[in-house]
Amino acid sequence: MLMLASCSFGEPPEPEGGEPPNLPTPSGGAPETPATLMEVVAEGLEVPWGLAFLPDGTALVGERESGRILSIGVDAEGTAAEPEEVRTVEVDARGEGGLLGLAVSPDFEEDSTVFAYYTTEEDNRIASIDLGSDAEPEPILTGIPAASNHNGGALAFGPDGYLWAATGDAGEAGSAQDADSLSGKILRIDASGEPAEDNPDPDSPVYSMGHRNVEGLAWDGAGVLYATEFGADIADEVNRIEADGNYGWPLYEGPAGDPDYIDPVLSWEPFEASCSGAVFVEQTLITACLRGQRLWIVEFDSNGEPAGEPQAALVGEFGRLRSIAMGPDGMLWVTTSNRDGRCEEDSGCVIDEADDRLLRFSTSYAAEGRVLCRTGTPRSHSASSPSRAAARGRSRAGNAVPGRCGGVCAPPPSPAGWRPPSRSSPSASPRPRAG
Ligand SMILES: [Ca+2]
Repeated sequence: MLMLASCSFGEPPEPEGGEPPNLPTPSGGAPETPATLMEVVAEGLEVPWGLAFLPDGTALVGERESGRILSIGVDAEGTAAEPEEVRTVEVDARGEGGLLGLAVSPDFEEDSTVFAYYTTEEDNRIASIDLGSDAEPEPILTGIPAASNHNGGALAFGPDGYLWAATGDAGEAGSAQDADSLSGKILRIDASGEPAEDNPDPDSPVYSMGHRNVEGLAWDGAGVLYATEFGADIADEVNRIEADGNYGWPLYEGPAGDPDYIDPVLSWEPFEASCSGAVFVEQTLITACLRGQRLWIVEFDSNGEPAGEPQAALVGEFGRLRSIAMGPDGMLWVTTSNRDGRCEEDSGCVIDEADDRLLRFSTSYAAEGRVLCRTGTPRSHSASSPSRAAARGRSRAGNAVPGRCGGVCAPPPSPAGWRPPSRSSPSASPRPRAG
């Protein structure tokens, strides 16, 4: 089922505390931003995790627990079809494990191959899967330590043509500092699983170390890699990744100022972050965050430093957000993760019958949402307020659509009817790296 949910809110209020970045529309031949601002592409998914696109615009979504890979075709008019199961990967879905990242071969039109990062009873592994045959997945890199938690899972082809993967410490924090372990690392391999020939150690897939649990990889417009990393209690991080860099875990969490380790370019307190997926739209990083139930939008300057205050968008609107990718349709595709066992009511998270969802937004929707929701006002769950489920119930009937910050957007817009939320406390603001 496909629901169109176009709406607009008129002029957004003036931002408080700095000019908002002008979120660019994607370049590189993508179509102009469609008029549709937000669309629920699919409902009723079970913990979608991996998200990638085939050359013809078809979206692939992997479900972590079931191991199903679903395809969602998008026609020339941009209309998305019903999800179809194309393959099921046998996974061990304990804890945070299961079918995690998906990546599409740069040569897909010739080899019809996708790559998957997933958990088995023995390990986390990366395998190639030929969608043009019924062949079993062919493991190309095995032996990535697995555990209930901290399995990492990001998987993507970089602009250099290599396959990049991010792992977690698998509950053994010290392994992140062991160059011989694949735990707590960012890896760089070729499509057959061999280390990239110009890796720091040409015989090792390890590109950087000292990571706790990385689930998001994104390259900026200049080809520089950034990674989203879950901290323990103090700080979730965004790191700019350098060859042979050591990012400090478990000696440090968040900025440390120790010249032997690389500090994050940004960090947040976990309650407002726990960001998993990440994507760049030119120089603007957008992360999809689980516990923080939001997007964080950060513009970077040409030196790779944050160019302004990070802005939050869609705060609490769809619950926990896992993956984000720029589709060939010029839209931002986002998955929710409300059925992952971590959606707790005391954090304002509510599971409804339509979870989990696959959504797509125009960049303008995200940019407006950033301004409207930037103070992070939580959704109300009182009986007198429209709940997310109730709002969506109306959206299914086509009379109204889910609004921002827990409200309901009922076209036609009424700018005078919207009240800006109150500002959050300064302590809730992201803190750029010290020094
Ligand atoms: Ca760190």
